[in-house]
Amino acid sequence: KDVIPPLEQPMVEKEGYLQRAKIADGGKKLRKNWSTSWIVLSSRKIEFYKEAKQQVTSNMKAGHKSESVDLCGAHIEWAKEKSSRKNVFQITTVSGNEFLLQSDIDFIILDWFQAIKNTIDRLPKD
Ligand code: I3P
Repeated sequence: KDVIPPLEQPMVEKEGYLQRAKIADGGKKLRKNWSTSWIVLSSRKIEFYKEAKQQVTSNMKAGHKSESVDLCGAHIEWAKEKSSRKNVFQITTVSGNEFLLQSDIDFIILDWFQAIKNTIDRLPKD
């Protein structure tokens, strides 16, 4: 029932489900493991949640953690060669984290690619 004051959370630009695989952490390669993730894009970061409802509770409840990705200086590119799946792009952060995002639905992945690219292009590079 509590109303969250508007300034407490950054503006959400886009949110929805995509397939996600983290393939590197701090430059160290990880075993690829695809899973469905609720993706929240705001003005300078992306957050990954297991389910949509966690977004509401994450700031209040311990244990419902999301992974937060700083988009300053990040790179985004199509990554056809990194998966047998269609419609895969990669985000690489300054800290050396690498994520693959994927949807079977062409317009959904195109919308996400453009939205994230626009956000990155608007941010300072460092
Ligand atoms: C991986 C799993 C991934 C697959 C990956 C496999 O096997 O099948 O789905 O990636 O291929 O190694 P495991 O679960 O045993 O780790 P794609 O679905 O993106 O092709 P890769 O090694 O060619 O990346």
